[in-house]
Amino acid sequence: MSLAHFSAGRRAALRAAAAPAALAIAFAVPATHARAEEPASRPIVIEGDQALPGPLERMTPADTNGPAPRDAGEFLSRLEGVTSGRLGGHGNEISMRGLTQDNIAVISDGAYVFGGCPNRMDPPSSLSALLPDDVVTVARGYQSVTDGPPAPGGTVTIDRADPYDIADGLSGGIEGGIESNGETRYVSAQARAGLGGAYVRGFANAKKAGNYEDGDGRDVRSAFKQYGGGLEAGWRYGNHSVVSLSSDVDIVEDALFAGAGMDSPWTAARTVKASLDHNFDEGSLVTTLEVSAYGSFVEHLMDNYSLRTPGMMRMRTDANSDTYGGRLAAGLDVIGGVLTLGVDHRTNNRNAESRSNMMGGAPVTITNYTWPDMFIRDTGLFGEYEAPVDAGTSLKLGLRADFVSVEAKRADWLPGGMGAITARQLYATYYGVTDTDREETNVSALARVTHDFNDSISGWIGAARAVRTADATERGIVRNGNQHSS
Ligand SMILES: [Cu+2]
Repeated sequence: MSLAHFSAGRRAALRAAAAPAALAIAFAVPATHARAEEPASRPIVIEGDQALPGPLERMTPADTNGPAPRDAGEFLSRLEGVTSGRLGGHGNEISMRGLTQDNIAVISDGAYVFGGCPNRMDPPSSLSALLPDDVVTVARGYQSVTDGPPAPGGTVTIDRADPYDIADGLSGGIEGGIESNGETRYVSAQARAGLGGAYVRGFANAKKAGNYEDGDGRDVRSAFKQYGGGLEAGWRYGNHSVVSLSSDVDIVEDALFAGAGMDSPWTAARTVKASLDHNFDEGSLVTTLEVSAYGSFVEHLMDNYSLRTPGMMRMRTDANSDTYGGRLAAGLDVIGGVLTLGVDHRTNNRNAESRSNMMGGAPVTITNYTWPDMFIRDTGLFGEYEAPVDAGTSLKLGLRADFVSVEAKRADWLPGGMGAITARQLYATYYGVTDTDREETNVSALARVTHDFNDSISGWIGAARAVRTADATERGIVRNGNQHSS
């Protein structure tokens, strides 16, 4: 089996179109088509106003319409300008402005999560639990240099509700639902408690979906189980300042993928985060200070035999994607505007081992180091200035430098089986390169002027350059097609 497994999955991706929200819709039966014996129909016109979403959109799931989304990616795909595709029932991969995958940054509660599957069964937007009162911000295109390593497609930020909204005492909520097609059942509970400055909140959710039936009554392999929960404790003090510690876990079990050559018995994403958001008293030069650190750890297993009828060639891939980083940023009051200066860091380590067995038995021998223990470290320095120019006009200028270093630690590990060669030998054969370690300095910048022409019309003009470093798959995914093993 060669790269065909990966590309076949792509081609067969099930497309899910973005559902428009409230548009003006007119249903009419033209009189010329109505026959005499049919009851006459009168047109029904439903009209509504909807502001076109700007490049920056912010919303809360509880305030939006529609059935409960399967994951955050499905929720995002209901927004205009965001589409998604998936290989099975779970794992919506979003696209914005024609860009997808790691061209879009998904930052969940301050943490970056890179999926653990080399075949994108678990894109970042599918691993983030979405709570009803979360604040979801979608920035289309490159709009701020302060969000970490640049993502030219856009940035999706999922933030938990403001801790200052947690009242003293205990509060909470529970919701659940069921969908007939695919028998999707879900339940989600949240609890919060506040005592003076201290607060604690937690959530737990579980979802189970069967295969859905298509229009011809055929079963489409799309079942999955997902469950998880999280806890956060923090302290509110001073001038709307917060210090907090949080951790959550999300597990997807037995996910079937109609559009891939494998299914996934297990994916687990664990995240920990600590942060300080400090606001200084008014009148000081330094107005805000943000310090945060996080780690997200994803394990993924996929195979072509435990959840489907196996052929003679049995394969499995065990993968992990660990991301950790942090950020230090200060806001300064400079000539009537806010100057944000800071430094951030992100390390992503991805490692995947693929095993295969041609004789119909359980695959034991490692035949590919599919992600050969790749480390991508990115440290960024940034400065962004935002200021009003006059009553209706504002200006934003940003500059960012990313210092990137890359290694593939298992590039020289020799897999087992007949005809095995190392990742470095494969790169040499197919790409003509043998060096896997890289250093880069990437400079990104943006300038933007926003103007309100009147109460209802505003516009902006801007220029941006966003330089993103290639991810582990783009740099060095390995699959040797000329090798077999038992
Ligand atoms: Cu996978």
